[in-house]
Order: sequence, then C-alpha cells, then structure tokens
Amino acid sequence: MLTAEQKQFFADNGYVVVRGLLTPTEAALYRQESHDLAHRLSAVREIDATWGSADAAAMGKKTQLLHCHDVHLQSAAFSRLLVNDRLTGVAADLIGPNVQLHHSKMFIKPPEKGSPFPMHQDAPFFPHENHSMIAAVLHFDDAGLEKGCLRVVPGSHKRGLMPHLPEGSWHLPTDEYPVSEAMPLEAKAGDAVFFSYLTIHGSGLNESSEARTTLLVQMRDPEDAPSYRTHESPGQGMMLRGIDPTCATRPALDRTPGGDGTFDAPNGASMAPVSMAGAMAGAMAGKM
Ligand SMILES: O=C(O)CCC(=O)C(=O)O
Repeated sequence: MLTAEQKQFFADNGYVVVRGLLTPTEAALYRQESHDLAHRLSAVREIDATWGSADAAAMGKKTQLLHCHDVHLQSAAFSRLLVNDRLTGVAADLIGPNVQLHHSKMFIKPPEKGSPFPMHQDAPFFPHENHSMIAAVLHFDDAGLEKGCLRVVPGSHKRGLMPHLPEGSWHLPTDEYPVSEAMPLEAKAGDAVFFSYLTIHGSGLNESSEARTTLLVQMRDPEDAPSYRTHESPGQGMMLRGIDPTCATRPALDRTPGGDGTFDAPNGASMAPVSMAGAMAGAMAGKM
C-alpha cells in the first residue's frame, strides 16, 4: 500500500517507484519463469518485438527484445502474480478500489544488445475516456543505467494525449525526446514502477553483460470505457481486485466505446472504431 506522500508524488509526477514490492526470492522465481517461457516460445515462434523506431536510440546497432504478451495464458505462476495483493493494493491506491486487467507482457532485454524503447505515451495504443490506465513494471532482476532501465519525463501525464509518430510503433520524435535525457529509474530485483498511460516513458539499450527481465501489467478502472475498440487481448477484463460495477460479461466486447466510437488519432488522423491495421501494427510491435 502507498503512503499519502507516495500518492501525492504519483499525482504530481505521473509515476511512483515502489521498492521491494516482491521479495528477492519471488523476483528470482519469476525471472526463471520468464526465461523458461522465452525458451519455450522461441522454439516455436519468433518472439523479438523490437520497435522499428528503436534504431535511432540503438544508434544503428542490431538489437533484440524477447517478448510475450498475456503471460497469464502461458503459466499459472504469472496468473497468481496478477492477483498478488501487494501489486493490486498499490494499483487500487492509484485508481481503485476496483482494478481490471488490460494486458500483461514480459520483456527480456538480452545482454549487450537489448533493444531500447523510444519515448512515448501508452495512451495512443489503447485510449480510454477517463485515463485511469496505469502500468506496473515489475523488475525480476536489477536494472541499472547500463541495462537500459526505464526512463520517464516527470509530470508529463499532465500534458494529455500528445501527437505521436505512427512509423515503427507510436513514438514521440526521437530528436525532441531523446531517451538519454529522460529521468532514469534504476531498480533492484523486486522493485516496481507504476506510471500513468499518459506519462512519457521509454528505456535505453541493454549494454551490460546480464539480461534485463520485467513484467508489465496494464490495469484500468473497470468503469473507464475505451475510446474505440482496439487491443482486445485475451484475458482482458479479468478482475484483479474488487468488482466490476458495470457487470460486463465480455468487458472488451460489451462495452460501449466512449464518445461517438471514432477517435482522433494522436497524429491528427481520424481512426475507425476497430482498426485491424492498427491492431496488426501493435501486435508486431509487442503492444497487442
Ligand atoms: O520495459 C521497458 O523498457 C519499456 C516498456 C515500454 O515502454 C512499453 O511497453 O510501453
């Protein structure tokens, strides 16, 4: 649970770091689960999710990002983690009392060549009416500067939904928003970073000799409707804490999208309520 100061920090800055949310033993266990999962998946399909737009931040280096969306479909250990009381307790403090799953995704940035993420907001990928959406990044190993730790622009959640470039996954212009100038959030195994989907964030290249292993859990208030239908991942709508007051049977499908069902995309274009092209681009970029 968060202190009043931590809640105020999140309100002011759009993120909060919670040290030791998981014990070192739990983090080590989930690290192993993640690497085992990457090993299983790599045997049957390509799991690299490097953004096309990551090239500039990687300075032309060929990089790699091992990824799995919706890890709760792959291992019961991850399903248990999603309903962990410490994780959902912090989420409830920020958006509560009810916390609903949007999606989960594991990232492993391999040693020496772990792909960076250009700076961006998550909101363009799955905009919602009340902007309740938050991510928790759970660290399963230490993530210092040289490992390409998460970086944020403090207070940027107050800027609202910003225009993004669509090429190679929604991102902000890399010359105006260099990853290296954002605030690094160095973490230890077991630490968690919570941030609003409006907070500008990204991360650098992993140049260290160890992998960086994380799980990102995207969560919303169940009463916050999507602005249009997109990114309807399997398992979306699962209640992680509290109840769904809307009584939806298929939360992603039964919801009435907010507004008129169309959405002004962050680059100024108008998008259809269901954009297959956008969905495919998101899937390729590790966002689906
Ligand atoms: O894990 C990271 O380094 C950043 C992930 C991220 O920005 C995202 O998935 O939106």
